Amino acid sequence: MEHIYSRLADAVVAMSPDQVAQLARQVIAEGRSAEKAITQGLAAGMRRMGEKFAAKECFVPEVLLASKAMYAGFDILKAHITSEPQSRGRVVLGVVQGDIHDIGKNIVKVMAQAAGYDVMDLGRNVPVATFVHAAGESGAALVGVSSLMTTTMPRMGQVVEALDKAGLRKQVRVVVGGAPVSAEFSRRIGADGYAPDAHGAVLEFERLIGA
Ligand code: B1M
Repeated sequence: MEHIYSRLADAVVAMSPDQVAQLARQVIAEGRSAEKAITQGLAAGMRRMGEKFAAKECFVPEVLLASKAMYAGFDILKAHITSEPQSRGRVVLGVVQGDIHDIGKNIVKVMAQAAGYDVMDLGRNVPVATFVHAAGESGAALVGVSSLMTTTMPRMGQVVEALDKAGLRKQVRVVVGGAPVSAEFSRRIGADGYAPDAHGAVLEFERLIGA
């Protein structure tokens, strides 16, 4: 029988909140990993929807219905991911100004919280100055910046520069991510790290600010 995580991904692509919720409850009842159900099930399903959209096999309303189905599972699973008891450091997280794509950022947030990071979520469409202010005021060790569009990616470089100008670059590491972002781009803008997915983001946080 097909693995339950693949069935979760299929249910997201089928835009069925009921099926997704039922499978998410089954994951919990069977004592399986909620983290894997999110990354290998829900996020994988949304990624497939993104590919279908790019190939013009579906349109915006279908993508939004799929994300609604994804959140039906996310709401059930996120309460069951094993959190570390102690904070491993504060992370400021947000999507750059001009960009409202926040599904991936929300997955990164939950994964980071599950790994024990204290996440200050700035949301989406976040001005550069807000990242800098939040990092300075909160004493965060790391700023995570997400962008899903080639048109808004340059703002990630602006966040790095603004942190530098504010004298915060020595104490604050920067990790970037989002579908159009690459390791090469992250190096070019002077970021400290890059990850292609939520699991990788947490590994980058661990590498840069430790356990
Ligand atoms: Co739009 N959109 N969209 N969209 N959308 C894209 C991004 C696009 C590639 C579609 C396309 O044309 N092929 C395109 C961008 C083109 C470009 O790059 N220039 C696009 C466009 C153009 C637009 C609009 C401008 C459309 C319009 O109005 N004309 C508009 C933008 C408005 C704005 O932002 N100002 C728009 C609107 C929308 C919706 C509102 C309909 C909806 C967003 C809903 C929401 O997020 N609340 C939407 C969606 C859903 C998509 C696609 C189809 C799917 C994105 C998604 O959620 N993926 C997308 C097409 C695609 O990606 N192929 C598209 C699933 C998610 C789990 O993956 O976000 O990649 P992702 O996150 C991953 C990793 O990237 C990584 O981990 C996550 C989990 O594994 N990651 C990080 C993310 N952030 C990270 C941070 C890290 C580390 C890893 O460290 C800090």
